[in-house]
Amino acid sequence: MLYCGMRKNTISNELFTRAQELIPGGVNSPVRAFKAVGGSPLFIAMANGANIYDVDGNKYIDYVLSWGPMILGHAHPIVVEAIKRAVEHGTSFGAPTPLEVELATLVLKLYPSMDKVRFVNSGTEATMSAIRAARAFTKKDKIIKFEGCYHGHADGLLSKAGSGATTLSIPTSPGVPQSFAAATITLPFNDVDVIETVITQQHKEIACVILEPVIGNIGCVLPKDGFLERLRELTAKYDVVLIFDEVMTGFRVALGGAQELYGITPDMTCLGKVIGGGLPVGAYGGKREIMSLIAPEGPVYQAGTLSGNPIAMTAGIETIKILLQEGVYDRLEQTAQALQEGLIDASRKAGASTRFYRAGTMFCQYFCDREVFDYSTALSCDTERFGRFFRLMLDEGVYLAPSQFEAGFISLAHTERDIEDTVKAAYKSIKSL
Ligand code: KE4
Repeated sequence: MLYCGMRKNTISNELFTRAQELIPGGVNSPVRAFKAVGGSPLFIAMANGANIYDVDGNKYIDYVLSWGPMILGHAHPIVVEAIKRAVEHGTSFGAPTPLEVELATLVLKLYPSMDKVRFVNSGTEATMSAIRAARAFTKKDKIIKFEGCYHGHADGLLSKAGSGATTLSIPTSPGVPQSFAAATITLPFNDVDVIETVITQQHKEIACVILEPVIGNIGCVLPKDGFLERLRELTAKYDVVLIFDEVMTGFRVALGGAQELYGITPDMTCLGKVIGGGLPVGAYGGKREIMSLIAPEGPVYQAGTLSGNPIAMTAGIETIKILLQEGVYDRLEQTAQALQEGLIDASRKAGASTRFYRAGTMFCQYFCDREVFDYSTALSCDTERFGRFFRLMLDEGVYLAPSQFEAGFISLAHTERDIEDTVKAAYKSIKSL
């Protein structure tokens, strides 16, 4: 029975049946299929502010926000008007525009660890390109990633990956040649001893370490005190490029990302999501000596038909200009704190064992009775219970990420009333689990 819960989902179900005949799994990105939470995905008709509306006319408070990008809320009028004006001047030229210069100026000001930045079309492109640059710069081949981190679906990065890969229990995907996988060392997050041993012993072969400084792809896992600092010391000492994948944490844990929040200066940074304001933009950048290797300045090839697309640049520029306004992050912090306190209180009152983690405007509530600090502790959570909670919250009009192994997000558009309604819905849902 293709059914999502108490609310009418007739049209969504019909569309999902048709979509599955046309598109693998009926979706264009696996985690959207609701496989981890049961039921069928909602097909969305529109969204505005903190709300999303499905094709059956059901309204939800949205905590997915397109997996992070919609930090202002959906269809912000200033962003919409700017996009409308931009499309009237053409949508793509395959040539440089002033808009790329404007967004690059904004980004380099907010991420001073980067001397130069290159725009691409997704986080996947950003991370795979950053790794290519790091390998060229160090003339070494191996990379280190951490269990549970997801850096997009480039071949060498799909080992013990998070996000949909963990949700669907295919963390190391078929189709990746063994030779690619052999060049990727996958280590436990937050384990300083292991990273120290591996870098000390193998640094002559290791080009870079790439990580999510806060892991948003197994929920929300924070770095333990000293972990990032030690990682920075070791990579600096042994000529290993430190790449912060801030596709999710960028603009989310702080305006200047995790590197601002934790005061760590990586050698390279990858950005995405918020930087495009809901349109396809990824970016990678770093120290001048590394970025000068990128074609056409240097020999490392990377290209893209729609890179720096003027409409996408416009959405990113307008979004960041609003984020730069006085008091925006205070407002976001107040909303996020109210949600955190409310959900912790609701689950305590309802008698459930949960653990809540947050970094800025990204969060996760785990159904478990122990601390979550890495991939294995995240996997020990009760995903079946989370699935029931997710569906009950949908019935209450709250749209959470359809997986225990995803982060939730808040926006500037979420109101006190939205938080109150969400907390009430959580208490009622957990009570009836
Ligand atoms: P994209 O290629 O999906 O734009 O970015 C890949 C990526 C890279 N790095 C980090 C830290 C990321 O979180 C992502 C993508 N995040 C997932 C959400 N967990 C995107 C949602 C999806 O795959 O549908």
